[in-house]
Amino acid sequence: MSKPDLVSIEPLRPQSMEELARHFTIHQLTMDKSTWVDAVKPLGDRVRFVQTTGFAGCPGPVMAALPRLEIVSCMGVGVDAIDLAQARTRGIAVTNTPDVLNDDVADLGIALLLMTARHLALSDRYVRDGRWKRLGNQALATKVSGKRLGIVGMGRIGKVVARRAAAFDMKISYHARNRADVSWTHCPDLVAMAREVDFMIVIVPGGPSTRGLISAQVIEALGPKGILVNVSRGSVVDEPALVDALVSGRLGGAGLDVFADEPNVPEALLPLDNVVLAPHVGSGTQETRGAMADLVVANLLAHRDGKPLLTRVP
Ligand code: A2R
Repeated sequence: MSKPDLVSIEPLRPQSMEELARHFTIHQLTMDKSTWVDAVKPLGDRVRFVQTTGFAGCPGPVMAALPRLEIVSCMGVGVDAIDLAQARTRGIAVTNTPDVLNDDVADLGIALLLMTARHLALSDRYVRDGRWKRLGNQALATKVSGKRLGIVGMGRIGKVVARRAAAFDMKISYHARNRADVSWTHCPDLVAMAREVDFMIVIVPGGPSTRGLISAQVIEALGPKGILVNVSRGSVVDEPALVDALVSGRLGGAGLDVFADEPNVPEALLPLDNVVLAPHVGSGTQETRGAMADLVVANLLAHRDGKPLLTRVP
């Protein structure tokens, strides 16, 4: 029996692609987005399966060029780069990889907070470039344990962040549109929360409903001693306002894993010692990326076999 055709927009790890190749005829797209529509057009009448990542997504024109498409299986929990409206209208199933990455993303959120507050990236440079020998002790940093933390988003990952922060004796509050099933303090007013806390960790989904949620006003409210950590999506923060506040000292510091136009990071951030930068590695461990890739493959095989999908985006 011939294998069904599958378009891979951005490949999984090699062993998962080998697994997929046992079950599907794979049509691999390149990194150059501008080639995607032309690449899939000739396959339009036979492709029912798309495999992608949260970063690459599945843009509307690619979806539109695949009239028989039935499923988009995405590696990552954020599906903001997939045309969900078209998927819904056409009854195309979209799956993601929730839960398996909660620990890693939460770990990174806490790590970025500690690194920023304790100036740890600077510490590393201070030792390596001989400043310790030349200048003596590094300037004092900011204590984290026992401080007030505001978590923006109290979903699967936000709850794990809160558990970790509780172990640091932090006073935890959170902002989300609805009260979550947790004992931490719910703050419906984000600006008011920003004014009250020392640090903020952002872990909401991307997309239109959260675009610019961390506005200039929120950043100002967090203030010159405040630290903002973003492990969600770059679109959630008003990036020009953030850069401006960091450069001028109106925000104390930031730990950033995500940016508005990845992999382009605003040049103005590069010389700043009060900023810790990471190249979107929230889920970037061997273990977690492996579990995510397995889930992507399992969803595709479930669909092929007419079985219930494991993690369909509602
Ligand atoms: O607002 P609610 O009650 O639906 O709570 C969700 C919150 N949230 C928002 N909060 C404020 N304003 C919004 N417009 C808004 N939209 C959503 O974010 C909930 O507390 C949280 C999302 O939780 P989950 O859906 O369980 O997502 P998970 O697995 O924690 O991942 C969050 C994001 C992903 O979408 C990726 O972009 C990133 O983390 O890796």
